[in-house]
Amino acid sequence: MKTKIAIIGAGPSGLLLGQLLHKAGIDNVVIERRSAKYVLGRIRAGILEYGFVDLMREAGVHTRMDAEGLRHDGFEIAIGEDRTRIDLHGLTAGKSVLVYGQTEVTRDLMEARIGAGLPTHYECEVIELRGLNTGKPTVVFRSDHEDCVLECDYIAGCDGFHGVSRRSIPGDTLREHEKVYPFGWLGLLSDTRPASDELIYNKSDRGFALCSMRSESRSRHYLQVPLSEKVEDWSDDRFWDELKARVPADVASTLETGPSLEKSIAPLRSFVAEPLQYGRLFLAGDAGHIVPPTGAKGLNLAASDISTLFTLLVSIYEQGRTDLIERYSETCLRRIWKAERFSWWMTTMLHHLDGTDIDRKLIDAELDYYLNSEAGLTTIAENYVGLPFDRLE
Ligand code: RFL
Ligand code: PHB
Repeated sequence: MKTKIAIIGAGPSGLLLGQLLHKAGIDNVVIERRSAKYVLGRIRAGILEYGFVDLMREAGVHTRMDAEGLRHDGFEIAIGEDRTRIDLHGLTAGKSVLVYGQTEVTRDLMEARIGAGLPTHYECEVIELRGLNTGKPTVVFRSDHEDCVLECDYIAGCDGFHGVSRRSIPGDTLREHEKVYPFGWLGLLSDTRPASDELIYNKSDRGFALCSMRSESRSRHYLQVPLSEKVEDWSDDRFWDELKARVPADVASTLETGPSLEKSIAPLRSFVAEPLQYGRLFLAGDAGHIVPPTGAKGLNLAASDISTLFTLLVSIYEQGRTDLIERYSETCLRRIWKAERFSWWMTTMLHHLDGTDIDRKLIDAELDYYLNSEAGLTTIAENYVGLPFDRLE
């Protein structure tokens, strides 16, 4: 089996890259460990930056997103009963974000791939990458207990945090920076009216809570929980009662509750691998970095990596610009570290943290300053809508 670009992973990173490459006439094959159904069953991100939206348009996969996505011009931060609106539109010269779930993005990309007749191998686990420093790398994957080999020019490692790609970079080359937070997010998806027209990030004495949504009739809520919590111990009633106790009283009094469609706990982590390129392998998305979800940046960071990788691959095939390969990692990392900083900041400001009294007082003062200064609000807004993509040059 042969192709130009072997893409490992059919999450949003891999599928988006595959679609962009296809539009540019560059052959690619996607290999995914799980079934398509399993991939679509994972409930994850809900907020798209305008940069992500533009990339979906460039990929020609925007019809449903444009029709069904909800444009949000602002969001709220509630500290106890005190609510501050972050006017994204007003503070960023007209920018906004789009509420459109990762599940829907993935579904649209999968359908486009099927429609174009592009090869995707589901339920095939990549077990080894070979010859990364040669002109002809190969990907070894297991299909029905049989090992298959895919020859290619380049490999896009879009296989998430637990994938094989990052592990294929030798230990003396790879550096990993990591911070694991001592709490997780318990998420609940339900067919209930959202708590408000816009997202509300709530800081309370009982811990953080987020009121988010997928549509006008589907809500996604999260609670900060200790890492020791088990999802089985959280009945729907217990979740709703705790959420009501963490949001402002008028939000709690009108909150519509209902049975959960999905409930899960996700740990929170900040993680960056450096470099993101080794020989003919490129890491993109969660394979190279993880952010805690508080800034809604994970999926969006994947899009900026994919934009840079796509530009690079097109430059190679159209202009022979192999000199740009060495620029990939540092171009991506500049934006990644800024998104890491914002996600860490939002997490630190809004969660209930163990620590000394003075730590908590300093955090309260910092948040108070940001929420009551035009400069502070602008900083939050321009990071939330997404910093511009860095150019590869
Ligand atoms: P994915 O989605 O993990 O996809 C990687 C794919 O690779 C496959 N794979 C392999 N395939 C073949 N062989 C192997 N050896 C393989 N190993 C792995 C996996 O099966 C998988 O299908 O990574 P990708 O594409 O880079 O996408 C990243 C995003 O999924 C992630 O950053 C976001 O979901 C993060 N995130 C959020 N991001 C946002 O931008 N906005 C948000 O509002 C937001 N909310 C969230 C989130 C993540 C969450 N969780 C559960 C981690 C909320 C939550 C709760
Ligand atoms: C979500 O809707 O899943 C979501 C929204 C905003 C975040 C994190 C997750 O910051």
